[in-house]
Amino acid sequence: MESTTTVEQRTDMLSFDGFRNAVMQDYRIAVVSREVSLLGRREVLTGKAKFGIFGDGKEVAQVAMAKFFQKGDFRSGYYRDQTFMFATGLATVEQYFAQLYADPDIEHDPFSAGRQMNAHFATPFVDEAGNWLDLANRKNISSDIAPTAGQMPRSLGLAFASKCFRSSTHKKELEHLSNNGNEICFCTIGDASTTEGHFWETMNAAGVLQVPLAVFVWDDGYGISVPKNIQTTKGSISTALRGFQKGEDTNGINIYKVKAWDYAGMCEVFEEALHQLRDTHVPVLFHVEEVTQPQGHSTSGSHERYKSPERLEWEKEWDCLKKMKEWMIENELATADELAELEAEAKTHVRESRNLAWEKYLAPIKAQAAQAAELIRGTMVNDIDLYGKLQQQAKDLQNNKEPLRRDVLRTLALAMELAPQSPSVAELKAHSQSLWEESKALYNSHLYNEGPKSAMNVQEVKPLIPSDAPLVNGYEVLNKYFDALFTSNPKVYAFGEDVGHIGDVNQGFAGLQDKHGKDRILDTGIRELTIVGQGIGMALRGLRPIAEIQYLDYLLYGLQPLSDDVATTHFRTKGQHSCPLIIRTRGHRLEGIWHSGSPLGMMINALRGLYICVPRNMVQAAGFYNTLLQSNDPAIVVECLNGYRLKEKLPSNLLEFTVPLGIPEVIREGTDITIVSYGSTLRIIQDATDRLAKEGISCEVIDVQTLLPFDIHHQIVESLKKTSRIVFIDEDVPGGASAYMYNKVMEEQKGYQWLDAAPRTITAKAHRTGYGSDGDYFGKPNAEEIINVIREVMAE
Ligand SMILES: Cc1ncc(C[n+]2csc(CCOP(=O)(O)OP(=O)(O)O)c2C)c(N)n1
Repeated sequence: MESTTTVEQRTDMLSFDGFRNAVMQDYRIAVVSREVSLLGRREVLTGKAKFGIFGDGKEVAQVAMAKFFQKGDFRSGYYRDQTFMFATGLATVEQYFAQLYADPDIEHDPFSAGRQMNAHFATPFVDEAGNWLDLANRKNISSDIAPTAGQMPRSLGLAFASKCFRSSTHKKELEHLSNNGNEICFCTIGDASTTEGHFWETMNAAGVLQVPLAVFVWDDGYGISVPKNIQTTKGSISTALRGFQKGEDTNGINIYKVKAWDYAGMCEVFEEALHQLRDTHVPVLFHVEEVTQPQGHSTSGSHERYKSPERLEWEKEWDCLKKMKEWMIENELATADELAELEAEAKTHVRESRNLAWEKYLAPIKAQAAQAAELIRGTMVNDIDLYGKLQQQAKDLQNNKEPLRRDVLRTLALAMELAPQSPSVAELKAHSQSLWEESKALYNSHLYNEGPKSAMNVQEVKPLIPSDAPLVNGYEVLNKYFDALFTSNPKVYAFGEDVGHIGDVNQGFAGLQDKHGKDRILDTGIRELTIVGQGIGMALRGLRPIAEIQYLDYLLYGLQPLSDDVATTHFRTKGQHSCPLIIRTRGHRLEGIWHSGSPLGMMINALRGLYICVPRNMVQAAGFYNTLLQSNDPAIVVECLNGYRLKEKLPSNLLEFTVPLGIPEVIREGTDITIVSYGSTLRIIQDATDRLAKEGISCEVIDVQTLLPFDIHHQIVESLKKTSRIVFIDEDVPGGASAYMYNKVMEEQKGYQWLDAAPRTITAKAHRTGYGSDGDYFGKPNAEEIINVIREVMAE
C-alpha cells in the first residue's frame, strides 16, 4: 500500500491519468503519515509507549524526495523521516508502531528489534552470517542515531564510497555493492542541528571531496524551543553557506531553496538536482523552508510554550497537507469528495495497523504471563494464607492488560520469596531462568559479531621468522605489510592526515600512494570527526577502510561517532549492519602534553562494541590488522609512537599471520611477582625487571595485547597462582585502564584468592605529561618507580 513509485508508474506519469495517480498516491502516503503522527502521540500520552517523536509537517517534502531515491542509494537521516520510509516502501505503518512499542521481535520491528526509540530506521546490509547483501540492488537505510547531526559524518562516508567504487579497478568483483558509484547518499537534518560542528565539517569535506551527497535541511525555524536566529548566522543555513556554492571553476556544493508545502516545486528541483548529482558527484544541499511542526517537537512538551499565537496560526495556514490538497483541487487532480474519502480510508488503515502491531507486541508477553500465572497457581504450599496470596499474585499477573516481561519475572521472584520452602520452587526457578535466557537474546545480544565474522573466531597463525630474516625498523615492517595488503585486497583503503603523499608521519605508507594510487591511499584535511565518518560509511558499504588518527591524543575529536555510532551499530540493528572500520593510530609516550596520550580508560569505557588492540611492536600490529581484516568487527589499533625506529625481524608470511584477540603473551617468565601491562611501558618494565633480577627478584611480565577483549582464557590468574603477587602498570591516569585490568583479574578471574600481598597499580600522573625527557620521566611510570613499588610488594 505504501510502496514507492515504480518504473511503470513513472512511465505512466507521462499521461494525465498516470500523473494524477502518482500524485494521489503521494497525497495518500502523506495523509497516512500524518495520521500515524497523531495516533502515535496519543499512544504515548495514554501510556502504551514511553516516548514519541514524529514527522508531521515534513510529509509533502518527503514524498517528493522519495521519488528520486533509487535502488543502490543510501539514506543517513534522523527521526523525522517516517514519510520517506513509507513512500520508499521501506517501512509499514504496522512496523512503525511496533517500534514505538519497543517490540523486540525483529520480524515486527525490522529496524532495531525494539532497541531504538521510534522513527530510528534501518534496512539490513548484511545477512546472518555477516555477508554483505546486494546493496546495489536495494534501497538502503543506515541506522539512525539520536545525537543531533550524528548522521553527518557517516553520510560523508556513504557518499565517499561511491567515489571509491567509481574509481575502482575491481568493479566486477564489487558489482553487488555498487553500480559504478552512481549511488547517492540522501542525508536529512533539522535546521537547528546544522549548528553542530559535525554539519560544517561534513559540508566542507564534501565540497572538497566532491561526493554524491544530497543534504535536505528541514527548516521549521526551531531546535525544540530555540529559534533559528539564535542557531544560525543570518538565521538561514543557505545564506550562511553561500561561500560553499560551487563556481564554474571551483569545487563546492550546489545549494537550492524550496518550500515544504510546494509539492510541484520540490519535485521539479529535486529531480533536476539529483539527476545531476548522480552523474557529477557535486554535492547538493536543499534548504527546505517553511516547514511546520503541527504537534511540536516530541511527546515531551508542548510548542504553545514557545511559539507565538501568530506562528501557530501561520503553521495551520501553511500546513503542507492543506496546501497540497488545495493545489490538487485547483489543478483538477481530485475533487474535495475524493480526497475526503481517501483521508477516511487512510485513517482506517492506520488504526488497523496500529491495532495489529499492539496485538502482536503483546501476544508473547501475555503468553509468558499466562504460563507464569499457571505455575504460580499450582505452587504447592500447606498454609491457606500463603495459598491465597499466591493465587492473588497469579490473578494479578493474568489480569494485567499490558504486562511487561519484567512484570512476569518480578511476579515469579515474589512467588518464590513468599514460599521458599515449597517443592514447586525448583520449577519456578527453572522457568524464571529460561525467561532470563530468552530476554538476554532479545535485549543483551549483538554487541559484537557473534557468528563466523567475529574477530574472536579468527584462527591464530604464528609469524614465520626465518633464521635469515632481515632486521628492519618497525615502520618498515608496516610499510612492507601495507604494500602487500594493498596489492592483495582491493577493498582496503587508507586515509588520514599526511597518509597519502608522504605516507604518514612515521612512513608506514611511504611510497605506497605512488604504487597503489591516490584513490586508495589518500590525504585528508585535518578533520578527525569526519575521517571517522568517512570510514564508517565506507565500512557499512562493504569496503575495508583503515582510517588514521594521526596521534592518539586527537582521538577525542573523533570519539563521538566512534562511541555513538560505530560502537552501537551492530547492537542497535541486532546484527543487520556491520561496520568493520579499523582506526589506526599511534600513542603512549613521546613528547609533551598532546603527543604522549594513552587515554585507554576513556577508550575502553566509551567504545564497548569495538576491539582495542595495543600491540607492543609493529609485527604484532600487522598481525592484528590481519586478524581484523578477516572479521566484521570494528577496532582501534594503537601503535607505539616510540616503536617505529626500533629493530624487528621481518616475518616471511606477512599477509597470513594473525594475532588472536584477548590472548595475553608472557614475555618474561618469573616466579616472584606478576606484572601486567601493554604497549610502550613494556620497554620501561624490561629495564626495571632486568635490574630487579640482579637483586634476585624474578618477575613474570605479561603483555595483555588487547584491552577489549581482555584475557579471555584467564591466563593472568594462572600466573598469579604461581607468584601470589601482582602489579598492573600503564601510562593512563590513575584509576584508568590499570584499574580496569585490576578489576578484571581480581573480580572476574577471582584473583584475590591467590594474593599474598596487596595488588598495586602503577600509572602516569593525573596531570598531562610535561614536555622534554624529564617531563616524561616524572609524568609517566619510570623504571625507578616500578623497582621501588615492586620491592615494597616483595617486602610485604
Ligand atoms: C547532541 C545532542 N544535543 C541535544 C539533543 C537534544 N535534542 C534532540 S532534538 C533537538 C532539536 C533538534 O532540532 P532540529 O535540528 O531543528 O530538528 P527538528 O527536531 O526540529 O526536526 C535537541 C536539542 C540531542 N539529541 N543531541
